[in-house]
Amino acid sequence: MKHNTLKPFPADFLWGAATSAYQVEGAWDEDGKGPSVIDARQHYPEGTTDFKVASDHYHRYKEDIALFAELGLKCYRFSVAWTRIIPDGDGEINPAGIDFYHQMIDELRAKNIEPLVTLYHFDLPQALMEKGGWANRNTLNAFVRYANVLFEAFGDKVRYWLTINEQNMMILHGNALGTQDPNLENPVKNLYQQNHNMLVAQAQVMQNLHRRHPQAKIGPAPNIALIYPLSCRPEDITAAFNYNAIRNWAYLDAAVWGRYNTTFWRYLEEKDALPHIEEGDMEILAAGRPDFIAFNYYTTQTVEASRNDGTDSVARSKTDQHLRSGEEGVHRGAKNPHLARNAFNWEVDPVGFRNTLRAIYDRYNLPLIVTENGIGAFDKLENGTVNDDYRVDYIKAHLKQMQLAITDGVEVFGYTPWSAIDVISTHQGCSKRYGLIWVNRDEFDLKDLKRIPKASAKWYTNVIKNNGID
Ligand code: BGP
Repeated sequence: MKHNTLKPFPADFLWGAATSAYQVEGAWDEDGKGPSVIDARQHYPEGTTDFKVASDHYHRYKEDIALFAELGLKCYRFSVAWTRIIPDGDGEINPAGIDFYHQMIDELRAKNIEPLVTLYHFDLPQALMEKGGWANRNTLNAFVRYANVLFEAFGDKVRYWLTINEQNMMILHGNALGTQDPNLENPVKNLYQQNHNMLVAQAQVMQNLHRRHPQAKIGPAPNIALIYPLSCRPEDITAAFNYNAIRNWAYLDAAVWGRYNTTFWRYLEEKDALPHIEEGDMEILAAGRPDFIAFNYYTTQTVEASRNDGTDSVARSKTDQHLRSGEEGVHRGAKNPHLARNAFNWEVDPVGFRNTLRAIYDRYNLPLIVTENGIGAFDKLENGTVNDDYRVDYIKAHLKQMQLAITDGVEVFGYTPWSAIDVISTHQGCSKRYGLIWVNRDEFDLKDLKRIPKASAKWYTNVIKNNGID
């Protein structure tokens, strides 16, 4: 649809930026923090370091928040490290961990920056992992308790909460994100048991927050990428329909409507991966209601009909959750010939962003917030500056499409691009940078960890000032 005039971004739009605890904080074993699955990881991709120091935000959060304020950020999305609050996941509470986040939230509030807090972003306590991780019902209860501890401590200070970051990626790409145990007899069944337990935990947590702090708002934060059919061949349409249900809607249907969708359920049945559902679970699912939907968007995906000849998943990446998918007998991953790619081969699709916003809003009719969007690149610091024009181009193109979606009628109340400052990439270490602010370190040399706003930060400041792009 061609619009003659564009609707402006809402006046109180939450212009922000995002990070996650394990990728930015460092101080991995300080002040009583316990080890998470990330800290316990034995193998890192070749040439990349660990997350032990990361961007040293734990020690420099004041300096960082001051920079965020200079940039004009109205909102900062960060995650709480579960293992700072409860070092072994389900035991004693660590007051130093609570203190740290109190200070951080107070600092944000003092600078008029709205905190947007993710309860859990990939960093499960290692002690819980050793007891079976999310497949063990104990983790569900531990998560509900941990969330209650956070609500108790910060419920009066935090208005916006996110439950679980990219639950769908943890389940669909268990290989890449370390949730899949290849030694199990049926690792896929185990993954979907984890999924079920996370869904129930999430629903319970949403209900608990609403009970305790009716003024606060909470929502899920999956990665949503609209699935395109490679062609208008009806079989390709069916494949896209199926994969949308399995990759995207399964997670949001459960969060919003409290039920599994039929396509997804049939898929689980076919794979012998139906979860064990305890009495009362479906009631908990139905009673949990999000106030909004948060989602991370990097790109769309394209699929065609399965050939079921043993080659459907050959193009699937084992190490990168955003590269091509494909599952034998379900769908084949395809390259979209209309899209350019970034340095890491991810397809870049700003129009797909509008399409994705539209699809989510049409289906659920809830306010949306975009909690990640950005471009990973090999940035270079030259003569004291980083000219990341490609990042400006990427974000600008996506904002244009977001404004079109708003003009289409979609209700969007915030945007927190990935990432506020350089963080350690989940798979490619710190040479793959996303930040608006440079952190002066490389993989193995911590240098001075100095913060230097990039060209994109300066550009983004103007966007915030103008409440949108020119
Ligand atoms: C999302 C994660 C983030 C971040 C981002 C970029 O899936 O929520 O934690 O890592 O992807 O991914 P990567 O670092 O692999 O490029």
